[in-house]
Amino acid sequence: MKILVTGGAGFIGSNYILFMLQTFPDVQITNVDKLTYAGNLENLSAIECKDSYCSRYRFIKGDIVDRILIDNLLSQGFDAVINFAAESHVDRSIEEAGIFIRTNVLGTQILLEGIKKYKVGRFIQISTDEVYGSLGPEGKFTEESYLKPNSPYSASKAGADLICRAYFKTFSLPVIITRCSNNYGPYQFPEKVIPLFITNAIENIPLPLYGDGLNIRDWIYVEDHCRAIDLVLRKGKVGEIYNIGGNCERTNITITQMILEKLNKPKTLITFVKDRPGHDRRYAIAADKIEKEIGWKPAHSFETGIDKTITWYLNNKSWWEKIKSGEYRNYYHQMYGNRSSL
Ligand code: NAD
Ligand code: TDX
Repeated sequence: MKILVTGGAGFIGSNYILFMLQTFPDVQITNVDKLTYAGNLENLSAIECKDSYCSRYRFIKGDIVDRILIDNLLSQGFDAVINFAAESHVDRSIEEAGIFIRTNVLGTQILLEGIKKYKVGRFIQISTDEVYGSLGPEGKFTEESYLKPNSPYSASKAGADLICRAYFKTFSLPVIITRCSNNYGPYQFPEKVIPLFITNAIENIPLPLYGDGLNIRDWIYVEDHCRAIDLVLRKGKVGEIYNIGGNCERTNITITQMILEKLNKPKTLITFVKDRPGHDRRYAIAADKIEKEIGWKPAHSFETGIDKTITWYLNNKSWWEKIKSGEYRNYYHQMYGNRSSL
């Protein structure tokens, strides 16, 4: 199977490429990535320039908004395109929304035009549970829930989902959308809460918890998400949406305390800071459809997933120390300097 992966140098995309190439000897992957601040070819060092993979893996530095590049690439013939490429951080979308609309909405539409022209077999849009907005204390998001995005990030992802739907309805393109909950695991950029808090705790730096710390996310270990995407690619029905969730709701404070306990660090490192504007209170995913129709279930509990993740960050300090001491340092100081303690 010949697959074009977009955004494969980011967190989930790189985990997906490693999973696919290491699991299926018949899979060939081309990875197109713009290498924004979040793209890192070190995530793929297990396969980049390795003889055993060089006939099955190719990297191209490029932007999905570049029509000529995408047209050129898709003219080479692919069985599937998996679109991970995105601006993915909610806080950044609050600071500067334009790039989110450009990449997440326009980029998706440009890919769809190429799918139409070159008759690619499948287009999987990697979306998010955040398109559904926020839940109260009860209930879960189903595939039928209304789209009520609250941040510029989630609005841009909802916009991309609607463009996908339109290209399926109007042009019968073979589009499938997946909407997954919060991922964690190796190679996650340390601006997201779990890697930020693990690495801050290791460095004895305060852990900035937004608001009252009682917001709830449904956590999934990234490898479980990658396995779900593979199954959707092989068994999913065109035109359908599949929710993917870890069945693992936790408050942010619970996760923070767990990370500190596991690293044997004091709770005094927790610093409550000003809340994120428009902060979604609770996400919870009903994943019954993918479980019943495709036979997928998450294999990791939060306990096993977080242990693996903490061990990975302890064993890969040079990966994240390089990021935290580079350009990201300025972002961090600007971002958290503005959120002084409550
Ligand atoms: P990430 O920020 O780690 O990676 C995004 C990748 O896309 C980077 O490698 C970046 O260089 C690349 N990219 C950005 N703009 C591009 C462009 N214009 N052209 C080509 N490449 C570009 O993000 P992630 O956490 O790996 O998320 C991947 C996808 O999964 C996103 O679409 C995101 O919305 C979705 N998602 C993420 C989560 C999560 O918890 N992280 C949950 C559900 C869905
Ligand atoms: O410093 C922090 N302190 C804090 O309390 C950060 C960065 C976050 N938080 C809170 C905000 C959220 O309630 O932790 C929770 C998780 O925050 P993020 O890691 O930024 O993730 P979230 O905003 O939930 O979005 C993530 O999941 C869905 C991804 O970034 C998205 O790409 C994905 O679609």
